[in-house]
Amino acid sequence: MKTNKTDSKTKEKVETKVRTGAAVFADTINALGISYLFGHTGGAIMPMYFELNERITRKEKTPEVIMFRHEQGAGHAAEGYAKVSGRPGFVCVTSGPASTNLVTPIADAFMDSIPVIFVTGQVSSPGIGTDAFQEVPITLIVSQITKIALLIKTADEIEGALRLAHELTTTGRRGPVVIDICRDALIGNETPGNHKTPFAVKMKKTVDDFDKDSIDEMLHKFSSAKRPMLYVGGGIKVEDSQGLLREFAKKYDAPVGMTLMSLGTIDRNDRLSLGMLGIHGTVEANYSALNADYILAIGARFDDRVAVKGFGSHAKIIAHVDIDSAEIDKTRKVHYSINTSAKRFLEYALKHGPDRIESLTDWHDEIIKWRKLNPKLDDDEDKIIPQKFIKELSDLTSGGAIVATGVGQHQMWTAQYYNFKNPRDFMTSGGLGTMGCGLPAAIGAYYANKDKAILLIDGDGSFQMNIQELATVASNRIPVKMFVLNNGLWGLPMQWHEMFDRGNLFECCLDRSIECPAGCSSFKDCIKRNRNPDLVALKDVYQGIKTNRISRPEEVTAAIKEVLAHKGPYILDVEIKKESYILPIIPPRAGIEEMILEIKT
Ligand SMILES: Cc1ncc(C[n+]2csc(CCOP(=O)(O)OP(=O)(O)O)c2C)c(N)n1
Ligand SMILES: [Mg+2]
Repeated sequence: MKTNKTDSKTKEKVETKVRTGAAVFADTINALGISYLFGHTGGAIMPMYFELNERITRKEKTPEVIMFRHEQGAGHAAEGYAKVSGRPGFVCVTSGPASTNLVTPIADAFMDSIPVIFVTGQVSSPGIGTDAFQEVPITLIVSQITKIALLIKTADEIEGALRLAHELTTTGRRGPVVIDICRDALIGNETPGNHKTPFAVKMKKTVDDFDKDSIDEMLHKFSSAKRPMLYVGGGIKVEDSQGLLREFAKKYDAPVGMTLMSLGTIDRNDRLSLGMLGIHGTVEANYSALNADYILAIGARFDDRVAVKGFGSHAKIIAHVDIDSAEIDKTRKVHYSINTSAKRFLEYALKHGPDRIESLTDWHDEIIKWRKLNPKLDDDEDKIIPQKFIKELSDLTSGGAIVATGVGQHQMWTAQYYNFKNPRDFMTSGGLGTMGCGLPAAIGAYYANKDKAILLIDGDGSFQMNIQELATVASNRIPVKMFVLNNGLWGLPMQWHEMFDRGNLFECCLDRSIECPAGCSSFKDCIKRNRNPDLVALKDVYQGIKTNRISRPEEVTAAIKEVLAHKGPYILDVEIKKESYILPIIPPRAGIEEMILEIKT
């Protein structure tokens, strides 16, 4: 008897040592410190969720699982989490349509360099290549929009793959990775001692060193430039280098132009702030870029919405600091390139850079003149002017909330009129321009920071693109404050049609219905607001979400205050003036000198 007991004990001991792939997965994500898992379930990934469920039941450590109504929602939520926290977001969905539903957030994370680990289930390995049910070669589909995409066929590869994914997302230029795990790898057992990182992956090591002579020369010339300018991109927030940047700007008395991705790096009321660069940027930012004799780009990529015709055309020197060597000389040949992180560069420059040689009074006086040319806001007192609404929201939250947007006019108005205090506070899709990312990103942000107010400033079009996530908001009681700037339009295409295509607008009208005249191509004389959908009625659809609608300017302040004071989730449907435009605007293919400051309607 005694011997038997010992035998079974020893056996038990040995058995607990051999884990399933799903258990290896769960242990590894715990070891990596993954706190939240943004997910959706289905056949191929169910063994992983089963394992987590078992552990939750046994009260063992697991990440908190937040289930979304659509995989795209889970993907954007993980991006929102990563943007606000700086830590990698973690997504887990099944195979086939679930993995293709992630393609948009993966592309979005790639374009904006957001660290997210996307895990997809895959059919069992013998089925690969047979068009098995829900089989899609996701690693091939996303190979151009990930830092790496790996197909995992055995339990022994899981730990190595997850560790590699974690390392890749958190080093160098941030970005997404995909780990596609076959069902049999999750169900099958590991072979203890046989764990491998079986991928012949030559990890592209970040070149984190720089030529000191070159940097010294470049800084010396910056110190004597007469019209210097800093052009700062999203790379600034990767290691929270905004404080260093402010110090550097002060040291050289250099004005700072920000991209959409770096807003909040410097307060826009600071005398050194030029505000936003680009086709909807400020007059002073774009005119500085046109007239500067020295442009120093830090963590920015000279993209087509910023480096338009005229950008840097009077610059004797353009210097570029970037962690990603692939960005150097990609779209703009530069005189100096420093392949390192914004943080390392700024630390070096603050320590070793020479002081400014002459004062820049003339340059700053010129900038003050340009600042005065910015468009005045619409003085219509009868309708809610969206820009004024956002200003009020910014004032009432002291620019201190975390803000997500969709894509469209409302996004640009938010960028222009919300005075962000920190670049991590703004979650918006820059490179891909993904409508529908706002609501799920706001949900993800809540898990990154439960102490700050989370605002969603959305368009009525974008809001509907992932509206199903209101169920996620309701079930998890996420106190996101949703402001839908409702113009009954896909406003941005409307503006482009109206300005550049002789005003053919019917495909942009969300108030349009079968009763409308077939050839109607203008909303100007139309007073109809279909309220389709009726956003206020959403309170009866998604329990626990409060709603309200305003349409008069005098209602704005009280309505915002009520939303901010409310403890739970709130949707404020804000009927704004339809004839509202983003200004300034640099037309397509035009240059800085063709910037339009006023719309003649
Ligand atoms: C997924 C996706 N589809 C289409 C577009 C093209 N697009 C850009 S803005 C826009 C309209 C946005 O409408 P809304 O969200 O109401 O914002 P508004 O411009 O009215 O403020 C469209 C269709 C896009 N950016 N993303
Ligand atoms: Mg709209």
